[in-house]
Amino acid sequence: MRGIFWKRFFLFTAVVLLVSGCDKDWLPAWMRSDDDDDDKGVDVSGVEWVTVEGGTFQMGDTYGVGRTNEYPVHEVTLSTFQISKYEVTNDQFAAFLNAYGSDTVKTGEFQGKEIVHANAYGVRKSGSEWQAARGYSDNPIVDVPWYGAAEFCSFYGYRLPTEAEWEYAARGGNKSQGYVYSGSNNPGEVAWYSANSRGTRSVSTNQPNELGIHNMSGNAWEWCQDRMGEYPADPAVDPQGPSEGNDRVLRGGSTRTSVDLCRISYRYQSNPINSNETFGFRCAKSL
Ligand SMILES: [Ca+2]
Repeated sequence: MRGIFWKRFFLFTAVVLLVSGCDKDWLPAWMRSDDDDDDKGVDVSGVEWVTVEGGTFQMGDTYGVGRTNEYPVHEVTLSTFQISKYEVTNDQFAAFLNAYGSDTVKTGEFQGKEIVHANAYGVRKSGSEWQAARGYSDNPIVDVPWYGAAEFCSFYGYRLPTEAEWEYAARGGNKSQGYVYSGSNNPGEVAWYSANSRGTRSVSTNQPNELGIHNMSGNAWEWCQDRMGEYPADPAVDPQGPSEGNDRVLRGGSTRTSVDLCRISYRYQSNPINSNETFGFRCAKSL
């Protein structure tokens, strides 16, 4: 009896070892490894993605408490896209700078523009190597001009979200519960802002919104692709913003702003070369 047991044991072990290097989809769940990065939608950049199903929404301040530039509220229809689940981190941006090999844009329309401020507190250059500052690996990269945010995205085949995509994702897309802040009417549950944090926090903290996206309200401001302009009154499909103008849109508020600026419809803007300890970003890509 004992001999039969060991024969069966070794046969079973051999089969498990044989299939462990193969496609595991047909295996029962308990025999599959759950640590495959592919399953989480993580790219080489470290960016993790959320798919935002397309749809139609009312863009602008739908609560009647906004600034002039949040009107007119207008209908926007978007195609399905993906957006990063978290703000891009110091670790991810340091890895990008090392792979890119320059702290200015190397080619194209924005050649020579600064990618990250030399005094950025979240990333440091040690010798020839960029590293996240100690204790700040998972905090959002800040001190990054629009050119740096756009170049990070371009380097990995992504792009910045359009302003409409940003707002639609912040609203929870077609799962929206109609919250004032991204994921809640209670800002303390979903956002880091001036009243509850003196500086940026890890990008995975706070509750996510209806789509599982973190910190669209608060923590770091987020650069969008669009130039700043007045909203049109007419319905729009996949709007890209004005074709001319200098300033680029920032969204979401930060740890240096009042909670009012963390509303999902609040619009901010800055010269694309500007940055400070609150300007960060997340990525998007079309499907
Ligand atoms: Ca944010």
